[in-house]
Amino acid sequence: MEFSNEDIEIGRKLFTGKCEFIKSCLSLETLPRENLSEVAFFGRSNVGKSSLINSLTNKKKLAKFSKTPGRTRQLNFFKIHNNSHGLLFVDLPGYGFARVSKLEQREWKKTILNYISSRQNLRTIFLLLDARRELTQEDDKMINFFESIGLSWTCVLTKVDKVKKSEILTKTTKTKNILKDRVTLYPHIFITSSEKKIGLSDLRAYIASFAKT
Ligand SMILES: Nc1nc2c(ncn2[C@@H]2O[C@H](COP(=O)(O)OP(=O)(O)OP(=O)(O)O)[C@@H](O)[C@H]2O)c(=O)[nH]1
Ligand SMILES: [Mg+2]
Repeated sequence: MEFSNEDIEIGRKLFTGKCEFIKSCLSLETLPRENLSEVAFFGRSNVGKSSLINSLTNKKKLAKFSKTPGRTRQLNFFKIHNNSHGLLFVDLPGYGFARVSKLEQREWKKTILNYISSRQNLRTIFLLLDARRELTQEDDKMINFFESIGLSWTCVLTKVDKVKKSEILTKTTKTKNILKDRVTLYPHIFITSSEKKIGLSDLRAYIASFAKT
């Protein structure tokens, strides 16, 4: 097992703490200046970033702040804290969504990559991958970017409820193999379903390890 019962309990407690929306940012000038560690959720559009934040925090509508329902278009900041731990997390706009113009996508990308490379308190970035899909070129480019700036990143498979139980292990092993030469990748791959609440306790425990005591 990846996390001890104690770690799991610390994670559970953090996520039963207060959780609030802080702000949406379109530019880097307006980022929150809280003195807290931060983790960010990133990946293709529709991969399940906002849903995962909602499931982790047990709040159905926390991370739905886009004009078009279900589509995140800004950097959305949330704060979670209890008496002993506190952390910011960020719901980032997804990449590769065909219905968004190329120009708009380029603008977002610039802002997001600037955020990722300049944010001092960013402890890890979660790269979400749909368990039914293969890694895309765009995913690969993002990974190269994280590695080029030496940023710790963490791989999360999403929507495993859509994959047969027998295929989950195969998919995980395959993904591990594809990513085996990546240097700044956290070695454990998280397997999750927001829909069926799978893998959330481990992920909460991991996230809590970045929270300030
Ligand atoms: N079956 C299943 N569907 C999911 C799961 N997580 C998310 N979805 C669905 O996938 C769609 C996209 O989810 P979002 O959480 O909005 O995805 P996102 O990555 O935030 O998308 P953008 O904001 O556009 O980048 C929604 O219809 C969700 O209901 C899951 O664990 N299982
Ligand atoms: Mg979203």
